[in-house]
Amino acid sequence: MTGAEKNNPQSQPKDVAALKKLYLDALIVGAGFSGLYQLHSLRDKLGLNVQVVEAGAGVGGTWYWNRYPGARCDSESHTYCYYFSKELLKEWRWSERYPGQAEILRYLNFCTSKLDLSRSINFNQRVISAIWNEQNKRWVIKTNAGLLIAARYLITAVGCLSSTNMPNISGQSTFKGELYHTGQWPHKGVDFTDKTVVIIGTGSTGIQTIPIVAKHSKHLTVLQRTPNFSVPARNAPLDPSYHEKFCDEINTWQKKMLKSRHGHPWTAPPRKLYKVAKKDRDVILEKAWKTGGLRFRESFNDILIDEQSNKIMSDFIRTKILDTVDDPIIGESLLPVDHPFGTKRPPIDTNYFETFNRDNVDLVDIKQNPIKKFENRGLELEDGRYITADIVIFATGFDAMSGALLKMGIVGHQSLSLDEAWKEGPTTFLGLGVHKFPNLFIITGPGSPSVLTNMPRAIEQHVDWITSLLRYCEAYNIVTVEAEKEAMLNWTSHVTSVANQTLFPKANHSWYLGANIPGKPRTFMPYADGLDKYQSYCVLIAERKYSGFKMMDEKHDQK
Ligand code: N01
Repeated sequence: MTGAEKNNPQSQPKDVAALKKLYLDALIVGAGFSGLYQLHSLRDKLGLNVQVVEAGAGVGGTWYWNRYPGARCDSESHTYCYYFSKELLKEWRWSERYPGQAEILRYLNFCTSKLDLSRSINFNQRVISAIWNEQNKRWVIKTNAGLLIAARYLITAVGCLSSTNMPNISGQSTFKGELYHTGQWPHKGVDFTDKTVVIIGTGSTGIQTIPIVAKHSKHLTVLQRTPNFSVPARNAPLDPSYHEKFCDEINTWQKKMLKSRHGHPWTAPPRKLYKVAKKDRDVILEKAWKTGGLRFRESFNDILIDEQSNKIMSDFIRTKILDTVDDPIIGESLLPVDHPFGTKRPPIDTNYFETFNRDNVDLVDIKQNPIKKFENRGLELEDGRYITADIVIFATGFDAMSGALLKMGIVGHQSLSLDEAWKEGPTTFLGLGVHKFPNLFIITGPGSPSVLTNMPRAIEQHVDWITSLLRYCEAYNIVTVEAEKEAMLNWTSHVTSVANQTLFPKANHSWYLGANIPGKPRTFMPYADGLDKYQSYCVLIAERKYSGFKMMDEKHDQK
């Protein structure tokens, strides 16, 4: 046991930068939704000596970095927050149906301050290596700003979409204008007044930012490689009475979210789209379109499993796009045809397709005519066309789910690096643990429902589960916990087989598959059988005394 480390005032320095070394029970990497709650759970519920290292200068994770114009969550406000504390839920009042970036960041700062978390967070510290020391049974972690940490447990809370994908386009250094990635947006903002802007990418991010940039710039050219589906968000301010009603119904909301596949407080009615008569389904689809948001897809329950039903819904959206865009040629160019609706993460928007009716917006198909290189004042396309730009914005997404983990230089038992272990794609047990990486726990890792859910629900489930596991380890003097190889391989093939029973693999270029990153192994990373079923597995594993995890005590006896 680590009595010397536990509750030792010397190991909770006030001025971390001056001391440079930390001896901890647990280190958490990342101060977003997951890191903050994990810190609270381990420090305040379990009494462990725990700290967080965070690359940013403040808390917030995704919402600290993604400050691009229009950044907003697609989960509805009263669901996109912590449910572990009714006090927090009742005290914080959301202002709109969907929370915007600035409001979410304020919310996370509010929680940080209410729970007094900042004193345990080391900001501006990016992990550059994390190496398992077999002799001492410790992780030894180094950061870019000179912290050296020894910790019994290492918990990654680095987010699924935090490692930005910056395409390598030649001549980038010759470009004299401003260049940004939406995922690393400058805190002081960007002034678009009288500027000529190019945006590359039409995923959820591009679709959110394009209408705002179009409104504030002189001219915007959208470089589209693949047209995307999008459903109107129908965002609106919330009536103040909404919050009072919500406070009376918190338990009901929570139950609904935890019982659902995706962690939202609704479930699709048990009806198959292709079986409903055309006139009836048109009425249902129109009504769902007016409601907007992610609820649209849930108007039927077979959209992600039945091609015929999916085609009907996809056609419905394509018709809406053609109806919205004035110029039929542009409308045609915006039609998504390469994947079934919902098999890539479906964006929701405010005036996205309407934006292409503006005189100051152009759409260029860069699949037909790819970008050749940057020039001093813009971009040249393969056919020689030159697009002038004062500002180029990359809305090109992320090396999702595994990217941030692989950048941390994690090396486990017998000097096995995580890179090497995952060279053919991520393998995990429950998304939480990896064989040969003892005492490493991944929050919302590959193999967990994570990005297919309303994230705070998946995060709270993971944090609670990890916290219970560590409570068990502390109670039974367990020194190491490691996913067993067989359990990990069985789980990983279960993740693949579940995905193969859906339409998800039909989206060839989706980041769910890692297909957006050149050279990345293609494996469907999130767990597609639903948060509800996933939770039941996790409960079962815990009830079976964490079967699938090998546990060793101080005497190296297996428990
Ligand atoms: O990234 P993406 P994102 N040359 O990967 C294009 C979450 N999110 O940041 O489709 C040219 O989806 C790429 O083209 P293609 C949400 O989970 C949530 O938009 O690969 N183009 C695509 O158009 C989301 O799914 C919210 O052909 C290139 C775009 O860039 C996830 O974040 C809001 C290119 C990337 O789309 C990621 O969304 C925002 C290249 N080399 C984000 N490389 C909400 O909650 C890529 N592209 C609402």
